[in-house]
Amino acid sequence: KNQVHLMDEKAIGRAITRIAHEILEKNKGANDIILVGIKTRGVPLAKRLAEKIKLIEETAVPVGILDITLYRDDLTKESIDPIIYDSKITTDINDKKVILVDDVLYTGRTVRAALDALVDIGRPKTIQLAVLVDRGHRELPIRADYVGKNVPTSKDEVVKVNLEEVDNQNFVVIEKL
Ligand code: 3GP
Ligand code: 5GP
Ligand code: MG
Repeated sequence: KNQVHLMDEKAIGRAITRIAHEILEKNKGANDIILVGIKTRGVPLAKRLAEKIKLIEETAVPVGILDITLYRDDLTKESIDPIIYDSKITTDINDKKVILVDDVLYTGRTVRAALDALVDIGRPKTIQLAVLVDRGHRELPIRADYVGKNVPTSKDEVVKVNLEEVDNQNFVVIEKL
């Protein structure tokens, strides 16, 4: 297939380590932070960040889950607004620093839906965004605070993120449809 390699296991690991440090630097520690992973692959990424923060700071950071699915029968079609299916956020987010975690940031519509869901649950002190890959093509005024890798893409390309917890392997490739 028409694939270009973007990140191997080591590169993903380094990106996670760097982002964990950036989160701690920006927030002056891990106090009041809650990581919220967007299903599917944002969840293992949020867990990895929590583990890394635990190693660096010896603070346990809660990890919540948001399940947001796009109503698309074909991923290449024009995007339709995403909907929230489910959320498992058991920690009170009021006055907390919520960090949304996703694998790929594209149009920004998924993150917008996530913001909606969070604001429904409570009033966080801040909401920040961490993504493994920013592939551009935003359709909304949304940006990530923490980015593993910026990848210029065309709209007919797809970034394939493989994470061990879901895919049994760790690598990121870009695929031409
Ligand atoms: P994820 O849930 O782990 O993010 O959307 C379902 C899956 O399809 C996503 O997994 C993602 O990896 C993959 N995918 C690849 N390209 C696209 C795309 O353009 N839009 C969406 N929504 N998903 C994509
Ligand atoms: P957005 O809502 O920003 O368009 O897309 C964000 C969500 O769609 C992410 O959760 C991601 O899963 C998925 N997505 C969009 N484009 C891609 C892509 O090229 N590769 C992968 N893996 N996911 C994508
Ligand atoms: Mg995703």
